[in-house]
Amino acid sequence: MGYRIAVVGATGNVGREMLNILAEREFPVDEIAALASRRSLGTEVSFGDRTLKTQDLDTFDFTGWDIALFAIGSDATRIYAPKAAKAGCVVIDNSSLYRYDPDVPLVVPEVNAQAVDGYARKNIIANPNCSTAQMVVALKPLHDRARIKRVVVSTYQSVSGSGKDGIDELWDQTKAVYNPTDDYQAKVYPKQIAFNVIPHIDVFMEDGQTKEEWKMVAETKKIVDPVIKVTATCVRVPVFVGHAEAINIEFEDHLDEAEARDILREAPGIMVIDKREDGGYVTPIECVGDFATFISRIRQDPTIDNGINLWCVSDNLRKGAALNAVQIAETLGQRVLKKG
Ligand code: 11C
Repeated sequence: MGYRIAVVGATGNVGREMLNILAEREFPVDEIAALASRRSLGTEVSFGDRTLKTQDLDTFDFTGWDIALFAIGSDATRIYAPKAAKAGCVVIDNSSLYRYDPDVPLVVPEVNAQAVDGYARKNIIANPNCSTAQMVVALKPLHDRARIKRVVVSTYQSVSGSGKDGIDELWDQTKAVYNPTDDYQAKVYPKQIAFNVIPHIDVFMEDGQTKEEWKMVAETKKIVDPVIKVTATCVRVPVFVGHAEAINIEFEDHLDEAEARDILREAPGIMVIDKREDGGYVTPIECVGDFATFISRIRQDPTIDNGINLWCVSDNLRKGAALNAVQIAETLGQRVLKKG
């Protein structure tokens, strides 16, 4: 016997990836429901070689459904996730609504799979922000070996992090640069994104950080270890899919770059591509559609006693969102629900 799974927000970029990944990983599905808001009703979505008609989220009864993968904004999640959870369906939520709630586990299965066991407090498990998910997969095995004191990270985040509107804005603005008769008015970003970079993701906070930067700090502490200090600068770049991060890590103990490379090679979810030659590293365009988090440019930081620099790239719609959510469902299945 398999699971009855609902994908909430099935017509969005992340919802569609959730359906693709459930099919690709042959998740044991007995029945699947693709749910969407009323305005997307009638839209068809693919699940493996099947086509699913979307159903109305507003009237859907979650009773008897095992798991709901949520990929809608926080405002709608606030309405529908408690409904699903109360009906006995475990919600795996991709929004930021529940991530910092002490009664909701925030899970990256390669890092803290055991945290899934705390799901029953609210019947909700949170999926982290995309920029955090790929970073913690790399940090955890290094922390286990040499204890991380501090992380300084700069991100290079693709426009798909802003959803379909971000993708459309980069595309339309790029065309308008080449064809000045196109009068394109920016709707998503406060500055031009085509042929530019913008050091601003999510809203500004009182201390001058952006919310995206704050999320990387708070989520790393919750998922890996609260003692780790993190400081982040998050930047939007004109790339469609794939987030990249330049990460500087300071450890308690000495860690040689060769040992760091060996540890990362063995670590779950990571693929090391690190040749010190032209093209011997991974760029965002090469990680699209992949499950792995790719690590390149591993090298000692000679300016501090115990420091390593590395480059980390992953598909933000996959490990950063849909894949991690499906991995949480797999973990929940293996550790708790035990069907399939
Ligand atoms: C971005 N990381 O690239 C964001 C998207 O908290 O889940 C995901 C926001 C979140 O814009």
